[in-house]
Amino acid sequence: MSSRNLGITGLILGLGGILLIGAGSMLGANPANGSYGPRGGNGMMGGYGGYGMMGGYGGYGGMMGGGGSWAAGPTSPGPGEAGFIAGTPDAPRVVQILATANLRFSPDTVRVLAGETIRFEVTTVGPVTHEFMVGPAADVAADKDGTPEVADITMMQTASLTYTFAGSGPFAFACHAPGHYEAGMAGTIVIVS
Ligand SMILES: [Cu+2]
Repeated sequence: MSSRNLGITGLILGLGGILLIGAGSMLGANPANGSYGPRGGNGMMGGYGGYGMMGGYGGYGGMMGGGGSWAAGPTSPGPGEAGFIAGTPDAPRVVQILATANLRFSPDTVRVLAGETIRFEVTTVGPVTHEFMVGPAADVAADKDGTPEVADITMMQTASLTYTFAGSGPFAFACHAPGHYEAGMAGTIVIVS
């Protein structure tokens, strides 16, 4: 019961953090000049500062039932680290990614054990609708038909896409909503063998 209450509190705080990030991203959105990444943009607008003050990280922990799957989370061992559990087709490892209004993914680098199956859970923060494509880097760059993709991820919606990283890559992910990839909305998969 107490953990449920903590979870709800975390959800509320977490949403506050997301809204702050969204606001910072909107204010900071200037993809045309390409002079900063999402963290720089948020930082300049105080988005991350707000996030911290709101207890946003604690909020995420509550919202995600432990927060173990945020790539940057301190409780989530990555490939090659002690305690790491590789994703399999029967039990994919969940990796959460935020798609921001300043046309970036956060995180934009995901480390994956060779052969691992990952379930990406992509959440749009802010009012800009995104897509998420993952696969061989050349196919993703070319927006090739048949490359795994989820589209029309609207504000505060989360879409899931499960993918098995067979072979050595290179692999990548991207958003191919009009203009977004060209503005730099892409990410890198680092294969750990
Ligand atoms: Cu996008």
